[in-house]
Amino acid sequence: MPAEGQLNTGVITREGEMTMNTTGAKQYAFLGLGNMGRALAGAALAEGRGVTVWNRTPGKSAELEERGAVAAESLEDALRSSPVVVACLFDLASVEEQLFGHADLLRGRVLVNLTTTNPEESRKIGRWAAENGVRYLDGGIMATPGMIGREGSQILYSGEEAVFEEERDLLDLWGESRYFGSDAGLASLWDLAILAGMYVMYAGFFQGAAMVGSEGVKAVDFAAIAQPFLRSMTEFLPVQAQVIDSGSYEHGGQSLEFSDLGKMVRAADDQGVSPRAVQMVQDLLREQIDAGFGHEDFERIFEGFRGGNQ
Ligand code: FVH
Repeated sequence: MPAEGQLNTGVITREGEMTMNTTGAKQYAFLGLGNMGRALAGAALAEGRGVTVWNRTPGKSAELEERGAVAAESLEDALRSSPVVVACLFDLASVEEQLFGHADLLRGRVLVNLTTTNPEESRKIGRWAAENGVRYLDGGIMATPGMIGREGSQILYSGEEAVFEEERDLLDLWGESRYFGSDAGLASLWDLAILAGMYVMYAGFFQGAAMVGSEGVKAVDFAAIAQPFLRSMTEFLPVQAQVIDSGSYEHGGQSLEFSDLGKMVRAADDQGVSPRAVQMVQDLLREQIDAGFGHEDFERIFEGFRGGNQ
């Protein structure tokens, strides 16, 4: 907690809100002190920003307080404390539960919501914000808490562009800031699209670990040998993207027929391992081969994703 009177030495508006701390730095409220929320607030503190924090369950703010944060007594106090509110809660339900009843306190303020939601959920929050005069920016964090403020951290944003521009001095503390448009759902769409790639890659890696694991190989030993190869394969993503964007799959690359994964499915089966990660890719391949495109490039399986659930 701040020493008595400390809050009064900041810059106070007529509404009683502190917009700057004692050193003239801007004032921010952080809601949600999970692993990510603490990392975000910590990055702001490290740069001397004025930080008020709130968490539903008390007891998570000690380290931030030692570094200069003010722990709000209540959510309402936290919302009143700052012109810019950063929320990093669990999901849409937690955002609705904590914020939708406080439109009066948030009106005219900036809300940067970094809670992971799907695009429709982000749009729902965006509509609520617009209806209540809350200036809204939705964010998708492409980083782990330990990456915040370090190279490789990217945060994706959509919503009110003016907010994105005005708050860059905060947003850029966390990583590379990218803006995708006024539709509040766009950052989430990009976020989840990138994570789709990550999770499917991990599932393939796990299947591989199970395959060699059936011969007693430890997953860490598999990772040591697989990682350099998998990392170098990501270098081809931009090339594959060019093939997709060209709209033609006849660039003389690896053909669908050549890529057939039957051997991989069989190898997993023979080892008593489920082949389902690779089977998913094999199904996409077979679909295109059966449609007569076996001589075309592997990237043609992209077409299997368009048009939804056929
Ligand atoms: N951690 C990560 O690597 C990822 C990276 C990508 C983005 N995600 C998203 O960030 C949101 C928060 O994640 P987190 O890592 O901070 O998660 P936790 O450590 O589990 O903390 C969750 C916080 O949410 C609070 N909370 C949960 N439910 C409610 C609620 N109904 N009302 C108010 N707050 C709520 C929880 O509070 P408490 O349980 O301590 O009281 C924590 O502060 C998340 O969307 C990730 O998908 C992180």
